[in-house]
Amino acid sequence: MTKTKGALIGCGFFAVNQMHGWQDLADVEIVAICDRDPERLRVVGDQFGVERRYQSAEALFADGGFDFVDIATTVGSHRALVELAASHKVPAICQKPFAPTLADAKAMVAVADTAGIPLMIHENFRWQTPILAVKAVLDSGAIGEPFWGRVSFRSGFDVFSGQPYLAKGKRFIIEDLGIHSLDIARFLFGDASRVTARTRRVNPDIAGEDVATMLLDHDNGITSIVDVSYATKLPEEPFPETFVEIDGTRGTLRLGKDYKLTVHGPDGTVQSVVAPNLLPWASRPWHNIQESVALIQKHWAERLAEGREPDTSGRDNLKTFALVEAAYLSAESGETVVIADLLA
Ligand code: NAD
Ligand code: 89V
Repeated sequence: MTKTKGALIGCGFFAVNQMHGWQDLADVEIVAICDRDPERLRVVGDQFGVERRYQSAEALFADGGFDFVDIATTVGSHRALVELAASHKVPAICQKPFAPTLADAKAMVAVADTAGIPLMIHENFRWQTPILAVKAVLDSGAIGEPFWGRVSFRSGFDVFSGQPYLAKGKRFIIEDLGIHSLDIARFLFGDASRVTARTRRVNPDIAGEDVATMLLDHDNGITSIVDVSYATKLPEEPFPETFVEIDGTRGTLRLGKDYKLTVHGPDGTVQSVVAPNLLPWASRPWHNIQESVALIQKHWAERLAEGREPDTSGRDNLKTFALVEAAYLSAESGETVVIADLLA
């Protein structure tokens, strides 16, 4: 079998999951890795047996020999690295958040289009098993036409120990975590045309907001609430579970703690558990996210082979990223923000 060859840039906290995900795919091999930190390069290179190691992305691309690049660095480097991939005509995956600004994200989509390369944003939350289960119920028509929804992530988990940079940015929860929840809202309820948001910083030791409440008007008439918090101290910590509530014309759906799904319709109430699989390399409580990494990477490999645009392409993710931008603008101004004005 001829394997698809990949290179990975950024061997930090989260990239280890991505390396495991690639290792699980029989037809993909990561042939080279890059990190400007030699220690991270050594740790990940040794763990996954990758011989070709680079401290500079320019040197990695100059040597070439791979069919795609997986960019797993933090947001500040995303635009430059996608532009570098495009200049070498190498298909690229870029971690979320897409870019520091919407203007950067638009420029990245344009450069990929001009180069004729596929660009996928690693927006993995919609690939979580419980979220896929919710989507399947909606698509089945069991609760009729949805008219109201809520996507909720409320936690007191210490994310800063694993990802210390999250405590330092002027923007925090909407850019880092709300971006996933907003994408889930788009996945379940369709594109949104207007956003109204309120934010707060509760934790005095961080720079950005750690609580946000967003109201979305979806194009098809659905109203949704997307609420996120890292300042919520519950008796049982739910990290990293997303809860979903949907009211439809024929019934309701509730995804709650421990992945319990309740679907109520004209024929009665069905309760099930839609828990993620615990992959051999995964660890609780991260296994839900880790499985979604494996699933989105499988999706990329399939779409790359078929020559089809991935579901969370750069073009698609502009619409999620615009919701992030809109939420910050709305929280700052107190006004409702129109998405079309941002995407124009
Ligand atoms: P990290 O800081 O632990 O790792 C980033 C690594 O990239 C570091 O080792 C750094 O040295 C390297 N790097 C940065 N710029 C570079 C460059 N120009 N060239 C080479 N190496 C470079 O960060 P992390 O926590 O692993 O997060 C990385 C990205 O993953 C972020 O965008 C974050 O938002 C995202 N993330 C996504 C999920 C998810 O579920 N999708 C979860 C966690 C983190
Ligand atoms: O998915 C993420 O981007 C992570 C976390 C779930 C911890 O917020 O930063």
